[in-house]
Amino acid sequence: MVNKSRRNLLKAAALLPLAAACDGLVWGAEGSAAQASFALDMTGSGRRVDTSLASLSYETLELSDPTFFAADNHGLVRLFREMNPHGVLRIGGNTSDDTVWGGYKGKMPTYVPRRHGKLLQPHVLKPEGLEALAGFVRATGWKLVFGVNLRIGSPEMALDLAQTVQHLVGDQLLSIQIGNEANNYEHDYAEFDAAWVPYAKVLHAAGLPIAGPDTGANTDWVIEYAKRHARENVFLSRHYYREAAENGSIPDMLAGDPGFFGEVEQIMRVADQYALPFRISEGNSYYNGGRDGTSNVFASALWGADFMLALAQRGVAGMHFHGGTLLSVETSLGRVAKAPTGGDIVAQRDAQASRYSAIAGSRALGYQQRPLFHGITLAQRFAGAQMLPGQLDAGGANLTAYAAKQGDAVLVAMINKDAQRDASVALSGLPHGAKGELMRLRAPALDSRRDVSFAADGHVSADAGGACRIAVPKASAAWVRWA
Ligand code: BDP
Repeated sequence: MVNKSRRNLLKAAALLPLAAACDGLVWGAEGSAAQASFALDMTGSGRRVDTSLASLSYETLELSDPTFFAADNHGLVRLFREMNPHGVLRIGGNTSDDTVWGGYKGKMPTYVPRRHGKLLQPHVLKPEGLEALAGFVRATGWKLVFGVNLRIGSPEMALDLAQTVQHLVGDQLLSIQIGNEANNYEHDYAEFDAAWVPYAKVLHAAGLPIAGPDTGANTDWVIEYAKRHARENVFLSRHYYREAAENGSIPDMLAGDPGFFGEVEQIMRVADQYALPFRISEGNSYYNGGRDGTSNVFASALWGADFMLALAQRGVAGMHFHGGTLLSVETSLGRVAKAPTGGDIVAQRDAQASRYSAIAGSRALGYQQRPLFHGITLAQRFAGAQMLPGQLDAGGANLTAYAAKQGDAVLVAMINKDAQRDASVALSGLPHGAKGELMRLRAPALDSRRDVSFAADGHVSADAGGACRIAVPKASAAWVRWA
């Protein structure tokens, strides 16, 4: 085995006189790999990657179980910290606009069911749910973005709730958001603005930090909102889902979404003008709860890593992957949760989570990473780095590549989303003679639900001219830290 791969390596090196074959991985079928190249431009400088890039979003309904977001729910606390010690937890979703605050002593506003909605009575958020959440936030070190109910039209109740959150969470409260995807129930931006302003006024007067508009897919709303309210806000936000779950598939997910990044660039121009961060405050692969066999398999890890880095490259501060329990997400959609039963512990934990959630499990069964989690941690390795421009020739494969400077080190990520074609990537422009620590994101197949890993895979070195060729097999990603 060793001799054969050495021979192959030497053969491969002979074919590539310009780039040292610096990686021990050798192709089974020689010559079939896409010949790609990625030339780093060390003189250029791009966006700084916010340390809170990897962030999460959960339904408000999750707080109805005060043992879930709780300081002593150690398994969940550990996974949050493992994902990102500097993350931001956003609480909201459809259920935030279907929730009344149980601690409110004023006159309860009247709940109006949604159009075609099956929920006839609102969810009631109890003080113990909030107290436990505050403990969870302290235990994880995460910041909190908390959504109040706009749909019900009670600024008084929202103020009381927001003040309670601030009192419990203190400095870790990053912002209050007013309403979730108000585009689903307000006729147009003007109507939304008219409903939003009375809330913003009272929250602002009470010294609470505000962010928004937390709209669905309405880039124009974000821009209009920024123009009117930038000064009152700590960040701008909107949501992102590629499509409805019914239309989802692995090939669709891996195809990319260039049109969306055009919208991100539009928002960033405005955000920069007002010096405000922009966060995707909720999002994932497919709305309507995610698609089984797509949102919860290895392909979602490649999608998630690529998506986050594409956002970071454009200056987006945070990507909040929506998730949580199957119960909370199905309820947010007016459906009854039906978790599959049986199987081993991995399958049982998996069944407890919404299909797109990055984390699965329950307090009783314990928690585990979903495939997406590993993709998120790959991208999060760019935290605090300064993106670098680079020239990519994907050689015909569905391949993306990103580079950044992190202190004295240079980071490179190569994501091969191609189901068929291995890629051999000739890197150039690296620090001369640099040593690289290599990690790989991989799984048995694109549709693997388990056995996904993002783990060390030895070392590579750049030649005296700063070149190195790295194999990135189909349906896998590589991350290298050069120093
Ligand atoms: C978003 C909602 C969230 C849903 C999600 C979905 O804010 O509550 O769970 O869609 O459809 O629009 O999966």
